[in-house]
Amino acid sequence: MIKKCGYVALLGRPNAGKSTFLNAFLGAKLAVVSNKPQTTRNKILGVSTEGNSQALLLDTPGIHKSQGLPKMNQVMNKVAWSVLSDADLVCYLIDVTQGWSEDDALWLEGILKKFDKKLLVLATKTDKVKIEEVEHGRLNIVNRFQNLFEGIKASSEIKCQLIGEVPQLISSKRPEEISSLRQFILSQMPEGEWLFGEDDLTDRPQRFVCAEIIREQIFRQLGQELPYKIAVVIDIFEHKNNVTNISATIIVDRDSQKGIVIGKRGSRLKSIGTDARISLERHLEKKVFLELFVKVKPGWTENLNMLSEYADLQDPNDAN
Ligand SMILES: Nc1nc2c(ncn2[C@@H]2O[C@H](COP(=O)(O)OP(=O)(O)OP(=O)(O)O)[C@@H](O)[C@H]2O)c(=O)[nH]1
Ligand SMILES: [Mg+2]
Repeated sequence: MIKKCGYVALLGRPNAGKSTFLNAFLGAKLAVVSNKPQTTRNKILGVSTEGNSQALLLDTPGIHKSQGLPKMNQVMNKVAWSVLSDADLVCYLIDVTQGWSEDDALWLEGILKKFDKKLLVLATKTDKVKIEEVEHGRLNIVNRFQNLFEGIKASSEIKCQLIGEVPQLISSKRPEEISSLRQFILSQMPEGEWLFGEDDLTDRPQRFVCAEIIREQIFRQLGQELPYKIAVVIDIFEHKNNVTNISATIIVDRDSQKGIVIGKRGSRLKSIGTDARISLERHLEKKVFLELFVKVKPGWTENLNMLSEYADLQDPNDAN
């Protein structure tokens, strides 16, 4: 039997629905999701295998204009772009309820000009609004994409191969739509030996996924600004007598943030801990004992060493 295997990069603006799409595609919760933009910080690989095909999906941080952004966001942008060179297929996601934006034009122009593989443009979250609004969003994307495409074609070469309709409408909340798109994407993979086992879900260790599950609760329970300056480091991760003991440190940037995370008489930290434990137990299918600590590391989001140590975030250009 001829085997197929390839990388699929998920790209799009912050909050476009990339991580939700990844989880739906895998039928498992691997990437964290929140209604705040820039939830995903790192490249996350999800493995999906069926029949003779294996697709290796790379979820990325939402890309945004990098000028003037703090170090952490600059590195996040580079991580997102670096996956392009590995990918056999790019899924570019646009939230249909938000429609096309100048950022989409910028990123798609880069992909059309430089990426000599397959491109699939998806309009996501179609379940969220009425049919008329979906159609309005779709037409907006069709027109703007067409303009961009013709504009580039007039002056330079289109490198990538468009597959499927532009855009293909999709909702990550409708399993039947995800399932047929999954079949299509698997069929588009190039011939090659599988790089992962049939039952593998990711290349990330269990403790990375657990740190992300804790970070997800922090994202969900804190206000708009703070979560971006927070990292979670797992200090202890051990299975004993059918219980998983996890001890983790929440890293914050300033003393004042420590107070906010802990809350009045520890109430916020307690609530983060309770919800994170429930989520961890669901993920690990085991009883979990969770301890959380908070530590201040001033300026960690601006320091490459600390970004690597606390958020496992490395500048891809520096990697050897
Ligand atoms: N109704 C509906 N909501 C969706 C869908 N896809 C994503 N969402 C919601 O949109 C929000 C953002 O989703 P994420 O998956 O975190 O988006 P993302 O593109 O990974 O965002 P970043 O990691 O910040 O770049 C969350 O509140 C999701 O629940 C969808 O198909 N339908
Ligand atoms: Mg994400």
